[in-house]
Amino acid sequence: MNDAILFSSSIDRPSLRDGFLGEAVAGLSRPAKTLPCKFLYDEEGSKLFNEICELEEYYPTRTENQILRDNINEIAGLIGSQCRLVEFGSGSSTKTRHLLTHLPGMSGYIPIDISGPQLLESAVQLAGEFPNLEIKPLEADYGEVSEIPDTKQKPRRTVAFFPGSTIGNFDPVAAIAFMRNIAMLCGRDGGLLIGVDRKKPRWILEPAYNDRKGVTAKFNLGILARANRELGADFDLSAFRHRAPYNETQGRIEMHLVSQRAQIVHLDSQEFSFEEGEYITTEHSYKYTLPGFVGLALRSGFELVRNWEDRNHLFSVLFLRVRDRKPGAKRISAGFDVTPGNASEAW
Ligand code: AVJ
Repeated sequence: MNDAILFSSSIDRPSLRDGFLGEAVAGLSRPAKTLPCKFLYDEEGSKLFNEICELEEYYPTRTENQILRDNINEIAGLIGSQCRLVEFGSGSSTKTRHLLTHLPGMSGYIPIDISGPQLLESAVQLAGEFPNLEIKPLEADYGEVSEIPDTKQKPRRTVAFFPGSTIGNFDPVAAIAFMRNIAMLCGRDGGLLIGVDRKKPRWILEPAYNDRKGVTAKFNLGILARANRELGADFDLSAFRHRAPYNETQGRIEMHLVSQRAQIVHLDSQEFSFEEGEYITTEHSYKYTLPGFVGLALRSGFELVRNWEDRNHLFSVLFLRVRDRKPGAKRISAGFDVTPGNASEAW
């Protein structure tokens, strides 16, 4: 019986301070207003995000799933046995389920997610499906993990799993810092199995974030509803519109909430004024060329082992390995330029 996770109190919660108020006030005080995307993913938001993943227009989830399915034996072979698998932003662990079925004799699975209820629910469910697997959920902002829980069985290596192109939420400089941290956490012989959304024409990208059913709009506006509910703000949800243009120069989708009129919003006894047409940026979703991303990985302390992609090159799943740092060896600075402007050149 996998009793380790049956009680929510057993979820590791290292100083998870939500900090929504502080970060919301800071973001709305900037000349170009922002609200950090992690606050889109509360219980309600996570449900809507799962709904987005099923949408006809939203190609990333099904494409990545297909790539994982088509290549599962090779992927499992590269990861190998007795591995400690750490998933960053595990959500409902749907993709992992498939992976876990094919991985031989794991030392343990550590799902990390910011949404406690969802983390617990999926951990309990997985425990039922994999009674012999040690599961140690960690409720945390995956960008701020400083230690990975130990497993009873000593792992041969640690492999991180970061699917869904969630890496696209980070701007390239932050993505490097994040992946360097993963390399450090995984250590020698560590691996990273990561999903990356590729650059493609606007007519494919934009509908994926502007679906006809309006689920993405609801998801985006949800951050305002959450600010009203949890922080006592007074956003008029009908006075903001969802918009998600592809910024080709920066190589990213930008989710905006556009103020439909001049208005004042109250939060934390402060006033935030909006001009008509002024917007809050809630999320960036960077898209990469293959060489662009491999360059980023090199700068982060990883080398490419294998790339799998669909035949339309919509999406890539990469297996990266922590680069050995030979004593005295000079750090290689990758020949790829990842500054946003240049990284967006079509390769
Ligand atoms: C979770 C960041 C991968 O960028 O495609 C989907 C988030 N936002 N639709 C993405 C998202 C709106 C998603 N990631």
